[in-house]
Amino acid sequence: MASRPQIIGPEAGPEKPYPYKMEGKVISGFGRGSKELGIPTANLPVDDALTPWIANIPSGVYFGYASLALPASHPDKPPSSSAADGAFSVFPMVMSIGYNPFYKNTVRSAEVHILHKFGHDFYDAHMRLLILGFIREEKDYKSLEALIEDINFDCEVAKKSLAREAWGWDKGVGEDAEWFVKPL
Ligand code: ADP
Ligand code: RBF
Ligand code: MG
Repeated sequence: MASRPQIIGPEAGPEKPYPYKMEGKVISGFGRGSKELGIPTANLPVDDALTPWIANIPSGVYFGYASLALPASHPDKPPSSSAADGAFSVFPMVMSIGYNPFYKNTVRSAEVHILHKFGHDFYDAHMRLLILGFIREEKDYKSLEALIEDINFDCEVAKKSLAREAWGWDKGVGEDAEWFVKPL
């Protein structure tokens, strides 16, 4: 495969039309992420009425941040004061919006791989997304291994791109930063 950039977006931070925002409860997907790929993806319902922009953006791989309102019983809920009920924890993420051509889905899905190793799943948790950039178009693949290899590279791109000073979740997105972590 031709090499592709390891870092996406300008040094100065996210640029228009980003950020895109969406939120909702984590739902069950196709049940393949963890089992077949070893890459779990938290799926959100796609509702064109709530997120009109989603119908008009290209299908593909995007990156940014996810915030999660984890239940008190969840092992990854941070300790002490920040763990108040309804409080959000922020993680970097990489996501796919589209039809997964490798699997020939007929419905457009939005699924998020969070760059954190969780001790337990979090179905039904409220998740918010700040989408800050586009990595690549979605592709069909000859093998599952080739798909997995590309997704792992996407994770590295997201990590490296977001690690820059101007790409923190609370940088350059104005009042969207308040919305992102506002308790439920
Ligand atoms: P489904 O097809 O139901 O989405 P997956 O195999 O894709 O099933 O697994 C997704 C679930 O795994 C998520 O809903 C979440 O509860 C859990 N999960 C655990 N770790 C992660 C992670 N790092 N990123 C996303 N989801 C994760
Ligand atoms: N599916 C595809 O068919 N083609 C892709 O190019 C593709 N890229 C993905 C990139 C990322 C970062 C993630 C998290 C998923 C991607 N998928 C892609 C979706 C993958 O097929 C899906 O997560 C599993 O089928 C589980 O639903
Ligand atoms: Mg999934």
